[in-house]
Amino acid sequence: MAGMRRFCSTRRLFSAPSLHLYAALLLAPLFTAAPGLRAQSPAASPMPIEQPTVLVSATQRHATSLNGPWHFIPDPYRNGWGGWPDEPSAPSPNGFVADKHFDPRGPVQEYNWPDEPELAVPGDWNSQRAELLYYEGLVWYQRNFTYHPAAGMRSFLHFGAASYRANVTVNGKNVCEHQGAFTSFDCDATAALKDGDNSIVVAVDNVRKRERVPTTKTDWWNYGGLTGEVSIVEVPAAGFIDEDRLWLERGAGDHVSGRAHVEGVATGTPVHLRLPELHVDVNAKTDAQGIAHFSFEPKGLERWSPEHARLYRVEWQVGSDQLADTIGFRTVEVRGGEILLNGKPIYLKGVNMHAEAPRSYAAYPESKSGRAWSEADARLTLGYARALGCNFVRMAHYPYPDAFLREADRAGLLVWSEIPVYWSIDWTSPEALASAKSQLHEQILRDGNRASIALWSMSNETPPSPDRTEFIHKLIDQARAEDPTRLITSAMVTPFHKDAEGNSTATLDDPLVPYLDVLGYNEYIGWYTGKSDDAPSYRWSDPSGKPVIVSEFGAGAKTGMHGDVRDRFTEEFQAHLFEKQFEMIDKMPFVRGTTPWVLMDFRSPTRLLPGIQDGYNRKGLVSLSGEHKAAFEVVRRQYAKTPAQMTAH
Ligand code: GCB
Repeated sequence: MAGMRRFCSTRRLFSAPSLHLYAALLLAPLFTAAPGLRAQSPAASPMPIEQPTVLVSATQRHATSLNGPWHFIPDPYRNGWGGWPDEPSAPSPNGFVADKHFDPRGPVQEYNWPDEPELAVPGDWNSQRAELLYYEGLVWYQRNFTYHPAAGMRSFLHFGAASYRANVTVNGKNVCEHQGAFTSFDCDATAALKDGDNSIVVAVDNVRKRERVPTTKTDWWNYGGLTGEVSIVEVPAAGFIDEDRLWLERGAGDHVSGRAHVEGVATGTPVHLRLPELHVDVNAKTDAQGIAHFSFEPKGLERWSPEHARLYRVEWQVGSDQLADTIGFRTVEVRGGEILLNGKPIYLKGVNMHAEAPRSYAAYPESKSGRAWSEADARLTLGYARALGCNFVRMAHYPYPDAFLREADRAGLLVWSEIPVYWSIDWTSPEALASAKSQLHEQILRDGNRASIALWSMSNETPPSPDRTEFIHKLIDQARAEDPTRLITSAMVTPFHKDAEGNSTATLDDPLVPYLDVLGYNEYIGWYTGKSDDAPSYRWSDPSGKPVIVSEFGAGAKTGMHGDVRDRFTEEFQAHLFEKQFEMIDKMPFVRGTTPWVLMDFRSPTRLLPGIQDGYNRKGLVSLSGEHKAAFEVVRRQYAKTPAQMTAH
């Protein structure tokens, strides 16, 4: 089991140094810490602030939901930190974390949690309140809840996502800080929680900074807030599984490998694994790192694929800890210029998407626009992709909510999953690198069991430079070490030039190419460059021989705007552009997939054309109210073709 050996203990080996590095980098200016030691909290904060962990299958565990209305205070002047004149490194007990009620005869107090207005959690703040639409900065969230911790259990606060930095305080005690807007995290709040009434305060700050990932400029809305679900997950203090992963080995036969990491147990603790439908019932013991390794060959395994999205129930048990999930088994690999799913070539009929919730309309009254998070959002948007004839989606440009990956598993959609290394990151900043690595790590940990995920994408449209290539190369090394079962890609900028005869030519030779398994190339012929009608005459070459996905192409169109194919923003312009694009792509022998930009319109602060864009990127095939634009049918027709018809050059 070479794969298994390579796999073993990546979490422990990786997470220990990297998260310490990350913590040290982030907290270094704030705390004084000896190198290699966990940073010490300042005197004002009584408890050390832990870096959160990732409980891999947190959403599959019994949990107490903290979703619902939370009080909030927007705090652009950062009063709530409680520091004067300097902001302390973590919320001070003198600030808004104190759940004190205003008393007219008491000391001066200039906030009062019970009277503060409310926001729904999960949900970004921008789309819930008109006055917060453009707000970027610090917002304090607070709610009270009754909780009865069970004896012998540890209680983790699970956050689906908090954009961008979250400082979590329970009953006035700082319990964790997390950075990264999209990935899930879990904070051990056992020591801070009380039996009975509790108060939680979370400071969420989405200020854009040069050294953050993404950085200061994106073509999507910088939604802030507690954008994912919040809950309390209880696990046995005597030992619990914080990481479980199963995968089908590449190659002939149905060889399944797996591992579970158990926190807090002695070497040799037995871990029990069952897959009832496959009659698998096996045991393994934890090693010195707390990892139990598994390896078995189930009889009659049905492989997961877009045509047959077979998922199996998987049950883990260690002592009193039990964990169940549903997992599909399949292999993805590259052979020469082919992408293979379960050993057979596949053409990826895809579409790009954003994690944007549609606007409320008759078929989907419960929806509000903003950052998507729910199973219903996932079902609806991935349903559009299925209706288009897709077997693949590119979840641009950041890790998506767990609900989306689980729905992709059920719907039989292969997934390209990406981290927000987007456009011009600060390539020489250690903080940016630590953040990108941490987001990649958290994404691979949480989503490693999703059969749908075929590709990890390291970046989107990064201008080539030695620093850029070195930065992304480090991420690629990490992704391969943490997950050797998937393919590595990046969406790159297509370098067009004129050849000696004056023909528009693209040679796919970005310096990242040698490190990737599959090449993604974005191009906007007919929109940002050249004319749609000329696309079929463009000349393309792929000197690497690696499979290529045309990872972006498209045009803006406002639903209901009609005109000539030369009139921008009409449905006709957009439909015509896609016709010409597919005419070109069908002649490119190395293309193994396409993802038009983009499934649905989405909010973007850079799209200002009055009466047409009004703050939305209009390149969707579907409007935010669910209407299909004319181009939807063009893509659907293309995807109704057989792969042979698509590649009959
Ligand atoms: C791109 C970006 C994508 C943008 C899109 C556009 O190249 O990768 O994030 O939204 O173009 O609409 O311009």
